[in-house]
Amino acid sequence: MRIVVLAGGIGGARFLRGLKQAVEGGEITVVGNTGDDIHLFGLKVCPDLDTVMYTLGGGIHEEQGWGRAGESFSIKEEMKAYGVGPEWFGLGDKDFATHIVRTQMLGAGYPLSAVTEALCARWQPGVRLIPMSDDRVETHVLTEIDGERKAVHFQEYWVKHHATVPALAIIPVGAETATPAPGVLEAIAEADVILLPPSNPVVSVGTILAVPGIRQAVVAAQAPVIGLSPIIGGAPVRGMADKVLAAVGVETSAAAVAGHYGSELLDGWLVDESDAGAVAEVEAAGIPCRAVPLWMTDVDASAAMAREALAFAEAVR
Ligand code: GDP
Ligand code: FO1
Ligand code: CA
Repeated sequence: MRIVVLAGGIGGARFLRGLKQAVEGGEITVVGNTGDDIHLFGLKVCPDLDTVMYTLGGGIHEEQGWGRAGESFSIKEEMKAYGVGPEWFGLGDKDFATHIVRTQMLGAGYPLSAVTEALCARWQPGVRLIPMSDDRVETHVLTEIDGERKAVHFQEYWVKHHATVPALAIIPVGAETATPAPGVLEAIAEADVILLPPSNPVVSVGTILAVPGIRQAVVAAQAPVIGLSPIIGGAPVRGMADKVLAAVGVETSAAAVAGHYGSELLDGWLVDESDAGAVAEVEAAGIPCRAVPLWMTDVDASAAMAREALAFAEAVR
């Protein structure tokens, strides 16, 4: 079975770990969000691609959900001693190596998709990980700081300001002229199932769908498209999905996120069992809906969610 997953970082990666356990023998292609990417210290950092690669490859800092296990921060401290920032972004020494390899290969002319493949040759994530685009796309957040409106990089909004400054608009800079990376549209067209994991619907899945051609390909695909709600009980499980949903005018609820993706895109939507009351509302919007446990407390729980999504895909096919 060929499965395509449009994934962000932590939520996407944890779901993928369960999916891998659930479908031994299947072929999983992950289209990764690169809107979180940032250039720091002359290096290209790709948080969501790395979170997927490290999580599936066994290198992730488990509790934190991003970055490497057993990190040290000598380089960061040395940079600080030179007065070189930003100090608010925590890059560990091991992680730095990934960014150095990536930046070196990009400088030599390899596209990000080829670089990602090369990095995955080490990590063996057990999925084919493709960035949504080889073109530079960067999510910026229009905010108001000290009474002044300004757009900042998504990482500055999230990591420096902890999403405590107002998010007035979300701008995927560069998305409109980006093209899908090689293999993305083909994988979507040839998929047996397309899954939207419990990833951020605005700054992860929304950014992937904003690359011209990707949303259209998903809508046109033969395969059923099943989404899993990242919102449980009217709140994001972790992260700032509530803030960025508000910025795009969408309520923080499992039903509203389904409506935001729309019945044209979704063939099925899974909400948490505690949100069973939302099933009727989702179905009234023309989207088949089921309530099942959606807490990714461990790999077995994520695998059970993946099995529910695949069974749902069979039922709506
Ligand atoms: P990020 O790029 O690291 O922010 O990760 P993603 O975009 O892939 O996923 C973030 C989203 O995953 C957030 O909106 C969370 O609400 C959601 N999420 C995280 N853990 C869980 C979980 O256990 N269950 C569900 N349903 N959603 C989760
Ligand atoms: N998140 C933080 O909250 N603080 C950090 O210092 C930080 C550093 C960092 C370095 C590499 C990386 O791949 C991810 C990192 N993250 C950090 C996570 C990242 O900012 C976000 O959680 C995602 O981009 C949101 O999806
Ligand atoms: Ca992300």
